[in-house]
Amino acid sequence: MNVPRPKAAAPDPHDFLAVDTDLSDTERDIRDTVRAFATRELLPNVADWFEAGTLPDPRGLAKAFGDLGVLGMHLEGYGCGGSSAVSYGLACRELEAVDSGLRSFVSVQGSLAMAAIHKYGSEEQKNTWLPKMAAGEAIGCFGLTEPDSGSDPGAMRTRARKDGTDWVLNGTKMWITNGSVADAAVVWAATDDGIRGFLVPTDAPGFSTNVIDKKLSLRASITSELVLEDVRLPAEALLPGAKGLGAPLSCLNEARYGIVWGAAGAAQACYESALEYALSREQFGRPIGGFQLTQRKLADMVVDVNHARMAALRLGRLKDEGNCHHNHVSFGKFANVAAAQRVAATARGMHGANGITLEYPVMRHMVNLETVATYEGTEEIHALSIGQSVTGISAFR
Ligand code: TGC
Ligand code: FAD
Repeated sequence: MNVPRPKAAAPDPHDFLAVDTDLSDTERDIRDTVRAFATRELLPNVADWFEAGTLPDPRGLAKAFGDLGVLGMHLEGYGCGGSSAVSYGLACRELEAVDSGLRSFVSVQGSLAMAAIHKYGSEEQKNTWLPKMAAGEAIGCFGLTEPDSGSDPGAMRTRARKDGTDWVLNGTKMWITNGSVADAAVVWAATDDGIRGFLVPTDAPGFSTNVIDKKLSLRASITSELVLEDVRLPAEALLPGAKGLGAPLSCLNEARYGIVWGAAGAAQACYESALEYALSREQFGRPIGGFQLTQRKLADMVVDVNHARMAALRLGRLKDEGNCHHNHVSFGKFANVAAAQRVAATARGMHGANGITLEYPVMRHMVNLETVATYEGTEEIHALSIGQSVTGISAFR
């Protein structure tokens, strides 16, 4: 006998495809904890930080993120949280709903610097650095990009040469998030034995940094140049497990995965602001949300935001099963950042003149997303990765 089903509930405008109903209780708790922290501690300040073009108290912020438990939260042992990939992704989503620069802070610490040490470091390096980095008592950065090698990191010029048992490093790294506030820099350098990774204490003689200013994007984030002039390091500074370009690229997969979720958060924040504005702003005697052209924009945003949320969760589930290939991550970074860029640009327009101010988050997100589309592999690089994956033909060179 057919039992009549209860009528389906109308979609929730804030989670149209009910993606978050697929979360476990633990995942939902993590989402809510990070969201509450972000709303209380970050959101009220972020416009000022963005306007100032810096993070005024990076050490305090690191400690606060450490107390929250989001630094290296997906890594096992050594004081790290050992959470699932989905939980880590949700944290990235909630942080980037506030600002991409704040998710970047957490990504660089946990997914790049700590992940490199966790994957490739010696037991001594792990025991020395990971617990204090997880607690936010030490800050790490990740130096791969150089002035003349960005998309093509294999062309790096930074060189490490052996001198007795020591290593001597020379070169310049560019665009390094948290470079000038870091205690330790993971630096990638060419050696006679291929590309190797080094854990460089930033007080080492010959190591210096310059802050990159005049940025029009990711302003609530510190970006620096690293200069290495005859930096002499003991043999123990080498990350013993990291051999070849695949090592830094494997760390990038971790950070790119966080961006997949983060972009969904930035898109959601822009959509929420646009929806609220569309319902409250009146022109021609009615809310602008009542005009057909505005509703089309909202419909496009709902589709982009919900596709992005779904893709992030799918990748997270694949990652937790151990089935997330780096080309899956390229798909997510390519698709979700582009979706977030479309949503942010549309939301900016819907806010009219108000949309160009820091009173509303939309233009801040829009310009931040220019960076997000550039770092961790540009849109073109991920398009080429997807193209290579489906054709078997590499078109990078
Ligand atoms: P290719 O010959 O393809 O690869 C070299 C070796 O690496 C392997 N591989 C990967 N392994 C793990 N994960 C990946 N995603 C991998 N991609 C490739 C590959 O199988 C090979 O292994 P093997 O054993 O055969 O040697 O290398 P290529 O020189 O042709 O370059 C490939 C390309 C273009 C995809 C790669 O270099 C690339 O991804 N370029 C983009 C560079 C980039 O994303 N830089 C990011 C810098 S860090 C940053 O931006 C931090 S911002 C963080 C923040 O603030 O949030
Ligand atoms: P290029 O590689 O010179 O690219 C220029 C243009 O050419 C792009 O449009 C690119 O897509 C295109 N292009 C390049 N190759 C191809 C090709 N084969 N086919 C088609 N088009 C191509 N790096 C770090 O190592 N650590 C960090 O912490 C870090 N933080 C960053 C923070 C910020 C705010 C920014 C903006 C960047 C950061 N980066 C960091 C650097 C970032 O990863 C690089 O900017 C990025 O990889 C692109 O390199 P590039 O800027 O040299 O551009």
